[in-house]
Amino acid sequence: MMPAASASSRSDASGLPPADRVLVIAATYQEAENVLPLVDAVMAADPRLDLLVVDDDSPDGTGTLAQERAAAEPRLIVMIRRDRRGLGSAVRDGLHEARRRGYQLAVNIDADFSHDPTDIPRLLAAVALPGEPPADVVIGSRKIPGGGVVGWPLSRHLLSRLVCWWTRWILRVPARDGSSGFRVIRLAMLDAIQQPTEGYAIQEQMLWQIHRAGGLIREVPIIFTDRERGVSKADLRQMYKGSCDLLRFAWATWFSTGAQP
Ligand SMILES: Nc1nc2c(ncn2[C@@H]2O[C@H](COP(=O)(O)OP(=O)(O)O)[C@@H](O)[C@H]2O)c(=O)[nH]1
Ligand SMILES: [Mg+2]
Repeated sequence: MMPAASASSRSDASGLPPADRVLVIAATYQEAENVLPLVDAVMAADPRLDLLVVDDDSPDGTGTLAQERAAAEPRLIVMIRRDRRGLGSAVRDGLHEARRRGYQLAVNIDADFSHDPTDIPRLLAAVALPGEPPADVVIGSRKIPGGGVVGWPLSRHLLSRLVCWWTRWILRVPARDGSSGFRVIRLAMLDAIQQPTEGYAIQEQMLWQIHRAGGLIREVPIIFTDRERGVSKADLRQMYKGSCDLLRFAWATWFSTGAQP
């Protein structure tokens, strides 16, 4: 991974080693209004959780705010990358950092409170269910009974429906909400994630590659609430890039027997 401009690390606040704790990873870009409330909410959600903020040098000072908090919060780790390098590589760098530090499970979460940190314990509980094989990914799913979305315009609903349909039926990933960014990931599956995209399609790509490597995917319902503070970074350029990635993965699913893109 790229060197972090800054990384302050957790001392052993709980007495538990990282293998028995869980690292929540939040990629951030221009989330100054959300980042400190997110730290508080993750810290309060479960004492087993630590938080890694992967910021792309946000001009609004998101990374600095997080760094200042990390000085007094041993469960918070901050990684600031230079320039905006993209959601895909922020997630990838976060996952590699989690494994390097000895965690076995990570939780990916958006920083804008679309994903409710109080859902994290329920997602973690679904990794190992009695009488069922352990899951490698647990998706916080908006598309199964009990799940849903609050506050989206019709255009976002339609786009999400199309992407999830594509992921399920064209990429052959057994999940109804393949584009949800709220998920638990078993870090032993990290080697399956090859050549990660820089863009938003990292979520579909990760599931696609983990499934092809034999990983087990489970879904639990969540309610996704559109952000109240700050603005979405999923602009037209990101959507175009994401569409190209999804076409590329489809091509590899159906026509390529070689290395995964
Ligand atoms: N580090 C990093 N984080 C990003 C980047 N783009 C988006 N994010 C974060 O990814 C998460 C999801 O982005 P968001 O704008 O909410 O997308 P939306 O929910 O699809 O509208 C948020 O926490 C963003 O701050 C990026 O280029 N770098
Ligand atoms: Mg969002």
